[in-house]
Amino acid sequence: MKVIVSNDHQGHAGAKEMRYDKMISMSESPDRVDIILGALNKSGFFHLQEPLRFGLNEVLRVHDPNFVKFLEDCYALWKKQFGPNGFATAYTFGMRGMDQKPNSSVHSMLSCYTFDVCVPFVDGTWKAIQSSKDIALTGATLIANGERSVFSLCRPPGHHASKDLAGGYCYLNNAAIVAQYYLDRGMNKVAILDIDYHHGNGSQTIFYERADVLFTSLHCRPEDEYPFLLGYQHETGSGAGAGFNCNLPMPLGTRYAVWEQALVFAIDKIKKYGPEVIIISLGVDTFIDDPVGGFKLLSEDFLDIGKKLSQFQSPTHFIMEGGYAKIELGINVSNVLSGFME
Ligand code: SP5
Ligand code: ZN
Repeated sequence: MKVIVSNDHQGHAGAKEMRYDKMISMSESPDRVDIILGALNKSGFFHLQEPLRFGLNEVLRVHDPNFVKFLEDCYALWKKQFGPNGFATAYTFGMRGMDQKPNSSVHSMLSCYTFDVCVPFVDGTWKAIQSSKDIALTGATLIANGERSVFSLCRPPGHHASKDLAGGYCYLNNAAIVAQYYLDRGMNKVAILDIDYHHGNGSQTIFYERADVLFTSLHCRPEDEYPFLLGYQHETGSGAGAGFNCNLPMPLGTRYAVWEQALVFAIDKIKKYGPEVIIISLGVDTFIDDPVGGFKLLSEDFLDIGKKLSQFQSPTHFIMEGGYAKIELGINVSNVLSGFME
């Protein structure tokens, strides 16, 4: 299987995040990519490839131009006020009763274009964001040219980002950008299957009123987990998109025996839809020892997940999302892909 990966994410590093009442080092760190590559290199089944460079046209098909401009300019504006070495983050958010349009200050931009305290900006952030979407789009060109499966090792991840909001370590929504790319290249039906521990609120929102992208997500239920305000089972799509959004929320502490049944249900739903490509938002933060997640999947379970994901008739595009267990992250990702190829 071809793996698209780049070093251009490495400068997106060094910020802190809030974990309830503490400031901790970002769980979404550059060594995640090295750990995954280390495990993939051991198996010998994978061929690494650098991404091609794309501009912003493909991005602007799903994201707001002012939002994208903000992602590009944010840290430079912040640095003018605070100097180098820190990181930009929001202090307030554009809530009910407040303006939703930013003014000239970077603070107002952060308030309007981010929805939580898990999307810091440093010097290398914009470069990393661009390379992450290039990695996703390069994978899509390979699939469009006949490849049966590809792994886009994206960093930063994307599934929490919507049209004009960044959050949850996500800036641009890589899965949504490639879904739209496939449609623009002539496909009519695309499915996104999101198996990250967290609900893919950004992906859901982007396609909520559309029937050309079926979004299905397995995740920890909003009563127990971030993003807390979306991901309920009753969210099934609206307008033309009614019936094309499928959430399978599960409680904190869920084990594979239960998670597996949700996966079987999701795969069946996608097969009935009959997409021309399946995009897997691949998060392995469902692992028992993940420091961010609260499910109890074991490393061997990821082999079985990969095997189950190999039943689709159409090509399968894996896009990296979350997964933060420093030791097992590599083997867990490698198990999904190996199980898929067997
Ligand atoms: C892509 C991705 O996986 N983003 C996740 C962002 C989650 N950030 C908020 C984490 C909420 C804190 N949960 C702590 C649980 C400790 N076991
Ligand atoms: Zn996650």
